[in-house]
Amino acid sequence: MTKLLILGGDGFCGWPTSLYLSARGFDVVIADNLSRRRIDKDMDTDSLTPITTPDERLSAWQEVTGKTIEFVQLDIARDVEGLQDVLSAHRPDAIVHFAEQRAAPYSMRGLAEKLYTVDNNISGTHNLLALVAELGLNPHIVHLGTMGVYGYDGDGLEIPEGYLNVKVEAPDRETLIDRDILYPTNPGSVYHMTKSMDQLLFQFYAKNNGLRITDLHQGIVWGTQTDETRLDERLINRFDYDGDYGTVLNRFLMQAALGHPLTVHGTGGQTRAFIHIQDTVRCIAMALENPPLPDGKVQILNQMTETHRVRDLAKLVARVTNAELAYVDNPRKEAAENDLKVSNKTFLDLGLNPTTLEQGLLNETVEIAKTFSNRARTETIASKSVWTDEQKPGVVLKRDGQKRFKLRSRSDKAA
Ligand code: NAD
Ligand code: USQ
Repeated sequence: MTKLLILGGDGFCGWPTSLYLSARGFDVVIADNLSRRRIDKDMDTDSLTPITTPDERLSAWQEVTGKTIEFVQLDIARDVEGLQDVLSAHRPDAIVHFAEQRAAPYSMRGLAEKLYTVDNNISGTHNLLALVAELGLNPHIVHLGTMGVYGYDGDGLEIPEGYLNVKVEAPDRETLIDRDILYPTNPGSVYHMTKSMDQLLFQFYAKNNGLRITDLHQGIVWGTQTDETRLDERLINRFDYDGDYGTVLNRFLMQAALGHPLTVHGTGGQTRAFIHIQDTVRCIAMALENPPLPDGKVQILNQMTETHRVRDLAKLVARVTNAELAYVDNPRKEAAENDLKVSNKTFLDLGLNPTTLEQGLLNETVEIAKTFSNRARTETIASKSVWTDEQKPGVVLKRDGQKRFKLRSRSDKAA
């Protein structure tokens, strides 16, 4: 049985991936420091869906399927010895690495969050690579990277999978030499910057130690449930909707369910790449089945299925749900408009049949949001982390400049 270590397996992508792979016969061990749950508490917010504790989740999984997943509470950035112990004890055949601080707005919230994001993400990734090399292990390491390393002010030229083929003039000034270089990064937040830095760590350890690494440059994940998390209410996946951790399409679907105007930043002109959570788990399984050769190069795959402009998504959600649109200040320093074309050839060639934005799945997410709308803390909806002093929070304003959406406080709800 393939032994699989899933770092960050308690999170939004990690939890359904752990279940999907356990269901398919992998012997899964999850390591997670539960920092995501702690950050929710610190920010006085929570997953919209009532996620159970790791123990309850794993007991439910065993009860429903008869399969066991081991859980280790471990901080891979701070506890090097602990990580060494887990690696030595399990000697995994493969490792899936989700364990990073993943929100761009949170990484721009203030000095402490910038320092934490860089420290957590870079130390965690480097600890893993250095230990795997030091211990002489040979797992296939699959890392969740981001489409955002390429940047979002492009003009629509197709982004290749990780490498750009360039022709360099030879010293004789006549011959052109072919080179595959890492696609130049252009991160748009401290978080995206850490993913760009991860790329260099992978490049080095693949070259120097022959580590087999796949870096999945993933688009924005939407949806909540997968076939496995639907099996029992105790297995439900997390649903982030707050201004720092909620991602755009899930936020719009949740806002629609609550009767809150859809918070389109600026002109909504950003075009982004998307993937449904069910395809995330499928792609990770496909990546695990197709490790790279130990040829000194990190394998980079674009894990996305479609691109959309934010205002078009908002209009689509408004059409399906009768929601109202609100064009709010953009708290981010980002291009007002961009075009985006991405190659996802490898996953398509491997047989991925993309789940595209279907009304059924949009409705499922709205239904989930409606079911748990009494748990929503509307005061956390606006995106308030600004990129520089020149940007303003994305708050819905009335024509006279007053806050328009009535904020419901926690005491109102308790009453
Ligand atoms: P998440 O925050 O829900 O999950 C990350 C998990 O890692 C959490 O459970 C957290 O507690 C854990 N973690 C963080 N730092 C850790 C540490 N030092 N030691 C141990 N555990 C730690 O995020 P997610 O949405 O599931 O994203 C998972 C990965 O996928 C991230 O690396 C993210 O950058 C990437 N990704 C996510 C999306 C998306 O839309 N959600 C899109 C592209 C890429
Ligand atoms: N946006 C709005 N209104 C909102 C929220 C967001 O207009 O209420 C806009 C943002 O300004 C941005 C776009 O929507 O232009 C996407 O924002 P997002 O929060 O959905 O996505 P992002 O910050 O890029 O981060 C998310 C995940 C991150 C992952 C990334 C993939 O949090 O972990 O790496 O998506 S990607 O965007 O392809 O880089």
